[in-house]
This record gives sequence, C-alpha cells and structure tokens, in this order.
Amino acid sequence: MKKEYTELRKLVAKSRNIVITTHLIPDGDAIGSELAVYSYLKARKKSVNIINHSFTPDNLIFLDPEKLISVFLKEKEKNEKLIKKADIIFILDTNEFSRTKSMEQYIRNSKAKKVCIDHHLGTQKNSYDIIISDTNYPATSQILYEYLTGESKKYITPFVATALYAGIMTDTGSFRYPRTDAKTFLICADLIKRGADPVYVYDRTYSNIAPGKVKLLSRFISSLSFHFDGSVAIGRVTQKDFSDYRSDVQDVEGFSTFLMNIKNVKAGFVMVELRDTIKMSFRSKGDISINEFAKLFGGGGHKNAAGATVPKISLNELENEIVKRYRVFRSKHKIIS
Ligand SMILES: [Mn+2]
Repeated sequence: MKKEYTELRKLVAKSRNIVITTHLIPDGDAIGSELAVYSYLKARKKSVNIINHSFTPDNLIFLDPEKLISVFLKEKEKNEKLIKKADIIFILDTNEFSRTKSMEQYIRNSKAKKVCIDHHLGTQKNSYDIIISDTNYPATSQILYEYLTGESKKYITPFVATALYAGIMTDTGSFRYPRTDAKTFLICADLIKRGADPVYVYDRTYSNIAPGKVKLLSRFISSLSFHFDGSVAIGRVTQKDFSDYRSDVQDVEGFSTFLMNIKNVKAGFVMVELRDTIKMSFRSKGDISINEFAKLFGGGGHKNAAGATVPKISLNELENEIVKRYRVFRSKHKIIS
C-alpha cells in the first residue's frame, strides 16, 4: 500500500477542507479511525469535520470528549454544505457509500476526492480516488497506525494512541480474533508507550453494559436453538424485545460472538428483526467459510464473520430456512461437526 500512502500524502498536502465519515452504527474501529485521522489533519492545519449518520454509541463517547463528531441529520443544512465544499471525503472502516445511509447521495454528488481506508472485502474500485484497503489487517486503525507513523511518529499523540488502541482492541475482540498477530501486539505496545491506557480503554468500552442490554441478552439466550449435534446455535432478537427493554440494534453487538463461546458451537447465527428487514449475523470457527453461506442470503463478509439483510418474514420461517440451507451447505463443504 506504499504507493497509495504517498498518493494520499500528496492529496492531503494540496487540500484544505476535509470531511471524515464512517459506516452506520459505528464501532470502536470506526470511531477510533475517524478521531485519529481528524487529529492528524488538524496537526496539518486543515479544516476538518467528522460527520456520521449515526450517533456515537454510549460506550465510545469517552474517545470524543470534545464532541468533535456530529450527526448528519442533526444539522443537515450545515453538514450538507460541508460535504459539498469538501476537497477530500474520507470514508473509513467501510467501502460502501450506502453504509453512510442518510449521507450517501450527498457524498456521491460531492466533487471531493473520495478516499477509502478500510479492511473489508468487496471494494468498488471505481467509486474512489484513493483506496487504502487490505483485508489482512484486523482493523482500519492498524492501517492508520502504519500510515501515520510512516509520515512521523509525532502524529501519535496520547489522544491518537488512545483512539487507535481502542480501534484495534475492539476489532480484534480484545486480541483474540483471527488476523491478530505479532504485529498487532507490537503496534499496541507502541500505542501504550505513547499514551493509550489499556485498563482505562477496556473498562470504558466494555465494563459499561446498560441494564437494558443485559435484559435483551437474557431474552436472546432464552431464544437459542441448537442444531447438528450442538455445532450450530441460532438466536433471535425481535422488535418486541427492543421495545420491552428500551434498547435498539446497537445493543445486539457482541451477541454473535457470545454464541461462539458456547462449547462445541462451530457456527452461530443471529437474526435481528428490524422495522422492515431482518439483519442476520453469521459466525464460524476454523475452516468453515461462513461468508460463502451468507451469500445464499445475498450477503457476504469475511471467512469467519459475515452478514446479510433479508426482507421481513417470520423468524420461525427464516430459522427453518437457515437450518435447511445449512444442511446442504454442510454436506457440500464436507463439514463434519
Ligand atoms: Mn473495522
């Protein structure tokens, strides 16, 4: 990605107004990446705005004490103008304009150079002026560490170190997902040296579960069904669950990971009933390419973590469909357990 780093440096040097954004329902990597890029560009004396479709989740607000991140629809006119007059728009931790939701059309219509920095599959090459993307990286924040330190370590202030550390910690599931390697730890060691506090970041991010989410999790656990000798777990969250516990789709984060902690479970499926659609999360272990399975539902993703969104049908019907299709998938791919 060396060539792209140089291109980006040149583009930044000649630009003035810059907008940074990320996907809806931003996670730690999304928010951490945005704040790191913001801080770097500010140090380079640029006029910078972070604009997101979604609110910053409660447990990540500590990363943004100065409230640098604004929500697009909250100040629509002002934000529309910022997007329109931007020289560069950074799209971080996603490669799909559609994942910026309410901002999509404004980003598409802006004459700004579009820069994608990401680690997901399926980048549309012709949508961007510069693409810095590698699916081997466990987090966008890790790419940004490489980019920033390639320019100068002075950009890794304690604020940036904390943001990038939070990004890597959350996207690696606290350093236990595939793609976590020696490099990840060396980078995090350096980030800690430069001011990230691992105890503080973990505590603020995770020891922070709202009671509503715990109740939602309890209902999710009661909904679980097991198949294929306990190697597959399926759970659901309904609109009623959300309204009973005054929670929303952000509270479902981590549920699919939870399934993978159950003994003998090799594949886990979570169905989340939204207003008009059903969002599905797929997880697997080892050689099971769950992204191939997700394709059967029009989705995709990584080998061990994928997703799909399907039109609304009854969850029982969808669960039957998952089991039916997984039975075929299992024998086709010779999955034994
Ligand atoms: Mn990420």
